[in-house]
Amino acid sequence: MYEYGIKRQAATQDLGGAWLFKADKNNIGKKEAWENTFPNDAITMPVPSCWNNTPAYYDYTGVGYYKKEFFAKKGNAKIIFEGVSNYCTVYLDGEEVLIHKGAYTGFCIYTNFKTDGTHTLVVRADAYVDDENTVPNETRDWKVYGGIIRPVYLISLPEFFVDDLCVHYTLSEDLHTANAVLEFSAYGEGIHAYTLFTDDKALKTIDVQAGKNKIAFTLENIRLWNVLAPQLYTFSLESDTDAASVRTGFRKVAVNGRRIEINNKPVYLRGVNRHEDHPEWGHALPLHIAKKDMDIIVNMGCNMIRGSHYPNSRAFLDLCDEYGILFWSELPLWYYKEKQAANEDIVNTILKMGHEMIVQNYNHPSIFTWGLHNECETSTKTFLRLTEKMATQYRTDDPSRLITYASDKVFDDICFKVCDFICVNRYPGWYGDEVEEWESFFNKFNTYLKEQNIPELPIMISEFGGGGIYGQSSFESPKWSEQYQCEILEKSMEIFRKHPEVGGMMIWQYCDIRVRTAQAMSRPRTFNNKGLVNEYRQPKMAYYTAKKLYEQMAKEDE
Ligand code: ADA
Repeated sequence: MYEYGIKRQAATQDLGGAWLFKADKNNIGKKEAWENTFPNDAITMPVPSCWNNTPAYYDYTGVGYYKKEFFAKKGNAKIIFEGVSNYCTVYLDGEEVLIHKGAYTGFCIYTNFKTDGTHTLVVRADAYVDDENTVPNETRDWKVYGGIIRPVYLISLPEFFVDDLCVHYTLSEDLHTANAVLEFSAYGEGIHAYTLFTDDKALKTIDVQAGKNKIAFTLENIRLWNVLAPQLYTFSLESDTDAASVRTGFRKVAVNGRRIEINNKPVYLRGVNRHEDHPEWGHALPLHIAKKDMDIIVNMGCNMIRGSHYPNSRAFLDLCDEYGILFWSELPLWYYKEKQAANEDIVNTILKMGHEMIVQNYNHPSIFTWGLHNECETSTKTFLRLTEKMATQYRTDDPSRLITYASDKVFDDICFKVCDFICVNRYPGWYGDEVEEWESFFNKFNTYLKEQNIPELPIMISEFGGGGIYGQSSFESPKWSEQYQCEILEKSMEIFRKHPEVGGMMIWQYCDIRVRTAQAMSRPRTFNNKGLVNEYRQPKMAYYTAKKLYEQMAKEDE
């Protein structure tokens, strides 16, 4: 859906910039039909951005209306929204055209403009996620910002056009040959000849009609996408009047024994958990901050990122593809209880979001695994049913990637058997136990997994760490000091490395993040302070500790 790519650049208009905005604090916009009569005391709001970065709406989590006038040429067009938080209704020229749930996956609208002229988009964005029926729900440890948080584009399209390009492939055993299928949709009348190109080379010409289409092709001497050594391919479909493209990379993802393998080589995961969060931009990170994050993470010796706890922006995934960084993409299902897993509405929302996440991000070679959920009630049969349902759907949508979830229920968890590898969140040294608890943990956990008849899969530590407030330094290294945060990381990481069943680790977390105001009593500064860098990306001592250990591991694993 986002693969408008290089070939559509000339036809693409960025609808970002200044929009009109009016907070609908009393929820009267629908009744007063603001889609037709927009309030005249509206203010200017940048798009993309989060309204919580405007001082008047720092804590606002209600409804906000946006309006934009734009010029479009006569003919077919597509309007792409990459992310609106959290529920939204879109009106085009006063007509309701779409309702969408979920801030972190996008959606699009196809339309046909009858004449050249000015048109109006109105978006009703509802950022309320504060009860047990919302996704994410009220229990969560991050700030969900409101507004049109990701870019909006208008693409002018010819009378007949192709869209939704998606490349599926299998690699030969020696990984030299790709047997691929390009799937796409076509819209319009008649039969049209399209040629498939890879970079500048024509591969095939076929006749295309409206509906779902497929082209099978074989590529020899593949340049593989590898971890920290990525190679990317652009495929385009071109007719006399139309051109669309998609970028992807070829690599094989598998589990072998206690390791994840990329292209038949074991890769020990040296990772961080990262929220898309910044005090000045909220979720709406501009490209230069996304790139800065990537540079800091790569410089630290990482080879993977867990996108905790929601699908990341297209821009960041593009960077992962380009840097060769493995990415774990998951849904914002954080600490859900059995009761919620039994709620049909929530389940349907989740399944729809999961489908969108996969379809929209399918072509990113960096994504190696889909995460189902985080710290949910996976000790219950209801959650087992939901986990199985999600896994079945994900594997149907995408048989080429792995499936996992992050568990804090460890010794009570009954869902591990659904996963391709096992992930554990645990904070000894911070919550409760001494950090040395890790020493005895693995024996106990291996025994538990054996009892559950779980085969010997890789075990990943998907979260561990502790809080350190930037600049807080002390001789005794108490909690919240930068020294104590280093001690937890160093001891934990050294223990993990001694256990061959551990296939990797993900430090919690990359940067300090803003949390909900309601958490102020347990989270100093109303931030989760477990970042290796603070919210402005200034490195703490822990950054250098992690860097030293990750660089050492990288050398050992060479
Ligand atoms: C959990 C959770 C994270 C974060 C962390 C913490 O394990 O998955 O989102 O809240 O704990 O900092 O306590």
